[in-house]
Amino acid sequence: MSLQDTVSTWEQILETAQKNTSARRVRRPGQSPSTAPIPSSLHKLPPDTAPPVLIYRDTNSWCPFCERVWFALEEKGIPFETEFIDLSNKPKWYTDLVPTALVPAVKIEGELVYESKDILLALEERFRDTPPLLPENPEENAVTRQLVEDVETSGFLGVAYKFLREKTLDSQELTNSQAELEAKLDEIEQALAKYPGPFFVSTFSLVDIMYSPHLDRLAANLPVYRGYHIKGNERFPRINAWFEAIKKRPAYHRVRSDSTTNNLLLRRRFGLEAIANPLPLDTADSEAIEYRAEAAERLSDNREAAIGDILKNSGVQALAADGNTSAIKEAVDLHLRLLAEYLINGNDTPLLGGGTGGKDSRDPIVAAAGAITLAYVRNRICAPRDMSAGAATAFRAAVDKVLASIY
Ligand SMILES: N[C@@H](CCC(=O)N[C@@H](CS)C(=O)NCC(=O)O)C(=O)O
Repeated sequence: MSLQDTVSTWEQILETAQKNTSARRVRRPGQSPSTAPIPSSLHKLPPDTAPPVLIYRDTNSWCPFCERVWFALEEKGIPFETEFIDLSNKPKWYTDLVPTALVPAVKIEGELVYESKDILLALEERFRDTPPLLPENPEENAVTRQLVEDVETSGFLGVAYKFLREKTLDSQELTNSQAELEAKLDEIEQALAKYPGPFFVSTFSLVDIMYSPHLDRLAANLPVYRGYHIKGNERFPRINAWFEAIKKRPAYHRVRSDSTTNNLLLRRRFGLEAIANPLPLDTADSEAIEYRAEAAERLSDNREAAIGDILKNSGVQALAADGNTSAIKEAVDLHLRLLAEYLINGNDTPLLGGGTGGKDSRDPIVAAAGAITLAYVRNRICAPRDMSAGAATAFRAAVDKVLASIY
């Protein structure tokens, strides 16, 4: 019996995956991105009612400022729809509509608001019967509003991204730049000390949302591109406790990106060279059945687009020396099914190196096509554009395992 016969069909994989996760996305055939997230609160809307908020955001879901707005919408349970803007080719209607021409922008019941901070404040103002992200106590409310302003004006973001992304710094400038960042992180440490609990004020608030996408990106990228760690750094115990507290919020897990996405973005978008290995994949995420099933569900549901993309862009077609591209397509399909099956069944899956692979696994062209497919998809997926960050982590860990079994 060949491996083709032992690996489940896509329909079987999809059915099992969907039993183990409630995560679903809207398909957008022929468009980029090929799927869109479904807001967790959409079911609250009466049928045939338009959501009160329309968010304009970047097609790749890389933008930290868009993440702020999405985070707030999910925390407050406000139903919304998304319109994606290709930042490399912004449509004229968008640049005519939004004076800064930047994302994010929103329409709240038809009224345009732009600048992430102003959007967050407008959402607080307009949706008063949703969980508040500004404290009710007037004094604390004023402190919180000031802290929200401070995130933009304290110079933290400028200092942090200079240290992370500036390519021309010599070693003395790097040392100085690191010291500047540390001084800013010390200020954040002190701000976190002012109220009891892990957040900036006594409850989770807009201040946490303003910082979250940026601290996340810095914590993921500084170790790889600068050899500097915020997480686990004893100098910043409160920031570390804050990361732990943010991790407990379900909305955060819907909107965040995983550290691999963040690392790849810096290389692709800013051309940075890694000086250290990526952080290890989070095993809590990669082992969680909910995330594994979500990754398998995404792969199965989106398989046609995925296979098309692999055939077009991974170079795998070069293996079709005799022009037999259908055999290559079959090999790509087979290895993706094997990956999806591994995501669902873990070590019970008949992996190729285990000796149970049958004749297909020994065909060098099939094996090579499988290796190319897996190596390509590992870093092709992007969270939260294609799936949640937890699912993306499970996906990458499973790729590593299946890939290692090929030879
Ligand atoms: N201050 C703005 C910053 C927004 C921003 O910089 N957005 C970037 C994406 S991360 C953008 O739209 N870039 C497109 C461009 O610069 O043309 C906010 O808070 O909303």
